[in-house]
Amino acid sequence: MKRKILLLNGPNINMLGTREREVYGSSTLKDVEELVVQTAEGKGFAVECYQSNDEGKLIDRIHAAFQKLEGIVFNPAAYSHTSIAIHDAIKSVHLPVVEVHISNIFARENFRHESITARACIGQITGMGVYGYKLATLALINKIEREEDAID
Ligand code: DHK
Repeated sequence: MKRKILLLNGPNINMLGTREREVYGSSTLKDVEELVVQTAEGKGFAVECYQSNDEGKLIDRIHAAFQKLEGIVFNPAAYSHTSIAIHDAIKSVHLPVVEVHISNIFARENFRHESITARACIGQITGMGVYGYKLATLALINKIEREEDAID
């Protein structure tokens, strides 16, 4: 069976392509999901895709990945800046998580400069547009494969 990662997207990412196009561009969530699936499949991994506007549902999905999936590409969107609960959920599953932001959060309002959730992640990609999801997928898979090598 193919190894699997999760692509998780938080609030308002379902509105990509429509919302603030000058900030987030014209790609849709479907485009993002296709990009990640294609990138992961090229490396022999399958992808589960999930988006929610609800903090609790995102946490449930992180928990559901425990001991089932290999890692998570995650855009927690606005919850990055507020959610200790999501931070703790990431910590609780012992999985590598790469945080993605489409926009450069450091070049925007002060309230976006801190990411609480990124503290629980192996790394963060910010400001590279939707292409950041591809970079995050490659970085995550690289990490998973490197850890497997270390076990051998
Ligand atoms: C997406 C959001 O919805 C914002 O709340 C974050 C992030 C930035 C992004 O760039 O993908 O501040």
